[in-house]
Amino acid sequence: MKNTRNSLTVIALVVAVALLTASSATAAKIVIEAEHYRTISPSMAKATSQVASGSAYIHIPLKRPHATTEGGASDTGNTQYKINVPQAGSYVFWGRAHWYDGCGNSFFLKIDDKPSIVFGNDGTYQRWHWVKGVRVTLTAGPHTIRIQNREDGAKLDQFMLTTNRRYVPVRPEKETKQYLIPAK
Ligand SMILES: [Ca+2]
Repeated sequence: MKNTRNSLTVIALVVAVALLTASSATAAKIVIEAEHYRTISPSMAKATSQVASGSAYIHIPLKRPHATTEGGASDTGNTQYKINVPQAGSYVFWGRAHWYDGCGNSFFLKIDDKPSIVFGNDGTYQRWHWVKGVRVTLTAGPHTIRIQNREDGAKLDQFMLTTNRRYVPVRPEKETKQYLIPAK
């Protein structure tokens, strides 16, 4: 009897460990190079840099004079992407950004037909860094991502969607091209 109980405990532990391993192994991570857009419209532009992942990024070129107030975007310049989300879940949006200053540190992010939301507005300027954005619930299958002008002097190298809430990116991430739906 005691042996039976012990073996049941062991089985329960093995199952628990297996479930934990399975749940962490199935965390989804989608990484897209910002320059791998499907469409682009000005004043959003592509540029090259040796310190950007894939040697390229997108940006709203700095205007002269550069805005010194939150005056609103000068145009609706944007890039659009179509991605294939591998599994339904709650995803955190991250972007590898480079901001000019406090008036050049954000984009609008629009996912599918949801309202546009502000991405950025953190206080790290003049260097590439990962910026945490919103959490969104996505179904499995195709979704549209739109990055749009909000302030000039804002640059984006990569963006990432991950179901792992604890994951904090530090360096450029390897692109997961299998989730990018190319233009026909
Ligand atoms: Ca890039």
